[in-house]
Amino acid sequence: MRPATEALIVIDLQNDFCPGGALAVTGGDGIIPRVNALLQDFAVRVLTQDWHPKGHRSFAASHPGAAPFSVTDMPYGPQVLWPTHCVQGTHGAAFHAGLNADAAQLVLRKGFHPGIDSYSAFYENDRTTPTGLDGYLRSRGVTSVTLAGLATDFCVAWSAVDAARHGYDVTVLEGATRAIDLNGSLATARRLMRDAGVKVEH
Ligand code: VGL
Ligand code: ZN
Repeated sequence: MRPATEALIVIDLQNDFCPGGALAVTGGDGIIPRVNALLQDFAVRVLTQDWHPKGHRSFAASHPGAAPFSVTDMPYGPQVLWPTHCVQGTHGAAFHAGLNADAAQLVLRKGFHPGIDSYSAFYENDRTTPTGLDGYLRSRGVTSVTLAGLATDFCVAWSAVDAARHGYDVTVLEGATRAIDLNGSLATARRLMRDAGVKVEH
């Protein structure tokens, strides 16, 4: 068992990001056995859950005429418009049944503000509204975080960069993640993570 200063954060391992889901990540469910094994190994265990209200502004359907995966300007900057996904209380928003979600000590929901998306587990996409995760980890004495989950190039990468920015020692286990890879987003995410001092391991 790892020491209580090390947290495992599993990002958005939900039905909508797995094959058959509304925003399916190729092979997304393939990471589940490894994630469950990791959950056995860490003493501090957090799951995040993408949790959007109906009509969320990150949904293409909320912008008449806009195509899914196009980019729009939000008050806080450019925003990809996604297929409707992870709507609060739906099957798509539930954790994948194969994930040992019972092992979680904290389930952190994000993306619940109707007008702001939230990729990172630490901040909304305006980069200033905190989710509260930093306070939780800090008050438990955590200094190091390991990240797994979906998707590598959005929620995992943004969480990793923010964790590094907050001074945590950060490792992304890429083999326990899967990417959307939209217009080179995986390469961009890898560069941002390396620049931020995130260790990317397999
Ligand atoms: C995510 C796009 C929209 C993710 C969440 O979990 O990576 N990506 N919402
Ligand atoms: Zn989302």
